[in-house]
Amino acid sequence: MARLGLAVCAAVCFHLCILISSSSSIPAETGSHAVRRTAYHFQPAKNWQNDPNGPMYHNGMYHLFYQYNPRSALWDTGNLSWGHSVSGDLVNWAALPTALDPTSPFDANGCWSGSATILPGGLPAILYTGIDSRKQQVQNVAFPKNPSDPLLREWEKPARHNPVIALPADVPGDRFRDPSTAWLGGDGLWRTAVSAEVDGVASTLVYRSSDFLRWERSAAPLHASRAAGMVECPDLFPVAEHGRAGLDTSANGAGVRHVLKLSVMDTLQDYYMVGWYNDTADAFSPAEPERGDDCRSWRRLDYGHVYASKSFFDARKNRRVLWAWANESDSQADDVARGWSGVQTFPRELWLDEDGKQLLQWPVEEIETLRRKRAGLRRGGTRMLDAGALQEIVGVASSQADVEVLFKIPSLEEAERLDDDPNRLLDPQKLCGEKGATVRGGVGPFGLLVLASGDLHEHTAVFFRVFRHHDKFKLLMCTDLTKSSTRAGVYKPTYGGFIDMDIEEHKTISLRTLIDHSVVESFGGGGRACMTARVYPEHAAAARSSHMYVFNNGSDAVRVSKLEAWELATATVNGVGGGGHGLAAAVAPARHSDA
Ligand code: DQQ
Repeated sequence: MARLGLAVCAAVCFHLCILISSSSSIPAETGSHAVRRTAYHFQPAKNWQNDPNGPMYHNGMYHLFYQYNPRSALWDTGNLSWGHSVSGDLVNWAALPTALDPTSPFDANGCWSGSATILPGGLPAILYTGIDSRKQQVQNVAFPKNPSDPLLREWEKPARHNPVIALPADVPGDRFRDPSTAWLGGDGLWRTAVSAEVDGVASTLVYRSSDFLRWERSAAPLHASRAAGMVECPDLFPVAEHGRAGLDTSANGAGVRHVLKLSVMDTLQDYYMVGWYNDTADAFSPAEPERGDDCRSWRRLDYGHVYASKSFFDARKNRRVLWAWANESDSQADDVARGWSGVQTFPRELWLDEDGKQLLQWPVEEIETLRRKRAGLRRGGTRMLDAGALQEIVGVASSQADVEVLFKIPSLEEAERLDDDPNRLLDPQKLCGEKGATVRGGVGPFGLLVLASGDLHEHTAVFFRVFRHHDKFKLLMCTDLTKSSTRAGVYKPTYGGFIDMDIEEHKTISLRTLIDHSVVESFGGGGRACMTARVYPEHAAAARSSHMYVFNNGSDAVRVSKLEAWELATATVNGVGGGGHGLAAAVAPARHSDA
């Protein structure tokens, strides 16, 4: 124990270590790639996946479609299909045959991203982008072949109607894609948003239709970002001004705001703006016009490694749920060796913060069904983290865990000042890079070290740091991957974002982190800032055990007023893992709880 404690100190330069006990082990697995496969994040059994497509709740079942290459672990437009899985609880999934394959002239070169809409009467419809036989992007429709099949296994792409939206004359053939979930306007017409580059401007076009088959473009785009390059995967959805309840995508009127989310191809980041949508003009007015038209200056959906997110209204639980793709960050050769690539973030419930400007995101409550062993403080207990403290959280297998910590900040007196150089406030990611977990501060850095080897040569740090800029306090959240793996050829950045909350008033900051072998998905400040990272620790493959700690490397003490770490069971995800296999196990929870 003492030897380990010294190694810990040496490796990360904490000046006081409190090592509570040794770690627990994760269940036996074979080979490094098996260790990196996630236990409760969505991924197909094998091969490539990227964007989540057409999520919906229909007839007691959740459906998730996704960009899928059924032939290999690499992206290849010629093979891109819609993978299809169903679930009763958003946790356990059963794989079905692909729903859309590139077999028609209007999608011969790929079935790209799109969305699902439940039409009145309950018939689901898919709108998706086809790369046609001339390699041009067009929008197509598909309907279930047998609408009374509870699993909606087969989908038809009516050749008579497709493409339902042809390439417009003012849009290049490779810049027109990703139709959104449709919504009904007050005039009874459907609308869908489609990304396009119009005269060199990244635009979100709106199309209207009375029958879902014939679509007409609205005069002005919903949004145009002159300098942003191409944007992708638009999502426009309503949120209640107050409270957590989600709204059907067609909801509008008093007490409703709208969120416009865009994915920017150049930065591979998702950005959103809260505002108001007017269905007469198909216009969107931002709640924060001062952020400008360039969506790259809007709020970030996640400060880490996710892209192409898409939300849906879950009528079963009256909530809005979001999925997003978290790509691998090692090499294509690794993808091939693993035989798979890409995971989805754990589904997140989202709603509007009371400030009316930012979203709150939180893992859906069904994650609790996976909770097994609990470790941490007893309920109501607290623990002081003095300057330099490093305390191990023991008793749970920390490679698949759900950890929540509440830090109370007794005083902000020692917050580091950034008065001299306000420019440093402009780039939180850079600031996190300069002021990593081992760089001592005043108030912070404090947070979690996860997926750590016993000697701490490998670890991923998720932490906070408070700065003072004149009379204002700024709360920085970081995920530092620089020591996440000893392997070369892996992308190991430090992610960073400021959390938009009044830390002077709250004096408390929460951190929830979902750890799942190669995923570290964190929610700071009650879900005001999210940060998802992909990590490839070598020690996990070799030693089959990982450690997890709370730490404080600031000069001021912080108090931990809640610490709860849950070991999570392995879910049944597309035939891999879990106790049961196949359809029955994946859909059983819905049947059970709907009964
Ligand atoms: N991925 C899809 C496109 C979309 C992009 C192709 C975003 O439809 O624009 O796989 O990741």
